[in-house]
Amino acid sequence: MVPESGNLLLAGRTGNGKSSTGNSILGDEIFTAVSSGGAEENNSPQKNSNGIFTVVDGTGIGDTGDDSIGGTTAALASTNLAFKLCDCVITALIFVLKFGVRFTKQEKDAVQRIKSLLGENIFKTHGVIVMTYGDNFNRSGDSLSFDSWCKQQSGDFKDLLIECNFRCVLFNNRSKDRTVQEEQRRHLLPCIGQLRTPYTLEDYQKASVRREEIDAKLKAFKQRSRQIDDNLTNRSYTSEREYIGALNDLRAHLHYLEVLDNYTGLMQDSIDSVKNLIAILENELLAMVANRRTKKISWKLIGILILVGATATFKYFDFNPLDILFSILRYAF
Ligand SMILES: Nc1nc2c(ncn2[C@@H]2O[C@H](COP(=O)(O)OP(=O)(O)OP(=O)(O)O)[C@@H](O)[C@H]2O)c(=O)[nH]1
Ligand SMILES: [Mg+2]
Repeated sequence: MVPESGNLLLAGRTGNGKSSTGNSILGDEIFTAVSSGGAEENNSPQKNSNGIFTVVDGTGIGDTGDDSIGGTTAALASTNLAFKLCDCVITALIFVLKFGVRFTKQEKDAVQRIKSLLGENIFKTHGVIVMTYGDNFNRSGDSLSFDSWCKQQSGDFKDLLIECNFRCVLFNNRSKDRTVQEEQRRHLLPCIGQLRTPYTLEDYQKASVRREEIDAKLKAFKQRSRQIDDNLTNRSYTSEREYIGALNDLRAHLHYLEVLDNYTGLMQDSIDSVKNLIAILENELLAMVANRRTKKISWKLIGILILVGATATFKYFDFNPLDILFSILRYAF
């Protein structure tokens, strides 16, 4: 099915060619592309239309400068604005990648951030990948078609392709050839046509609620970890029970972070610091248990020594301790 209109939201890392792709889709040089490939001066989302498609250049969405899983602050503000510019209806999320550049951890982080902003299923339900720098693909002189190239991919990029059901097209945004430009748009249309129902305010609200839940839970966990850290510094723990309670809370925190991280590495710093705290607590708890055991053994040893000493003394002076006991009893009664 070929769509007759729609709202396309462009996202991806800085310099991947979002604005240039927007221009190629609209068939006009409306968005400002940065020649250096560096950060654009105006880095807030912008909207343009050719009467068929409305394209929102979602600069800031999927950039990797923000360390919160929910992409708070700048990324969230950009996403809110971009969504408003789409009139709260997104037909397709156009995720822009650069051809010829390895799919790095940063690209994977960008995917994860977009998911945390727009929902875990956004690529599955509305994702279309545009690979820019198509001129490099053509220049490689390989007879391989782009579709075959996509099928040959592996690792994280393959996972993303599968998630997008191989809705992936190649764009040469530098081409001035009208036929080439038309052909690129023609390839993009069926990908957009595959996406039956648009992404709406309801989807966005669901993603927001989930993000807020995550942020609130993370905040509570962080607060508790900080309190445990303070208790350790101030040597406030005096019983094994207190140590075990703190350890259980930290392990729950760690598990939550690992689930959120989902092998993306996004939460790695937090994971490492919680692991570190757990190791310190475990060591202190072990030391406390070992100390208690040593004390117990010492008391036992003292008891045995007293017994052996007393027996030897009685034996030496050749008197029976029972005789003394009987004498005392006789005297008493
Ligand atoms: N050779 C070639 N250059 C491209 C292509 N697409 C984009 N570029 C260049 O890549 C640079 C960055 O492109 P932009 O469109 O500004 O990238 P962007 O993602 O909008 O960047 P930000 O707005 O900073 O996030 C520019 O110099 C473009 O001319 C392409 O298909 N081929
Ligand atoms: Mg741009």
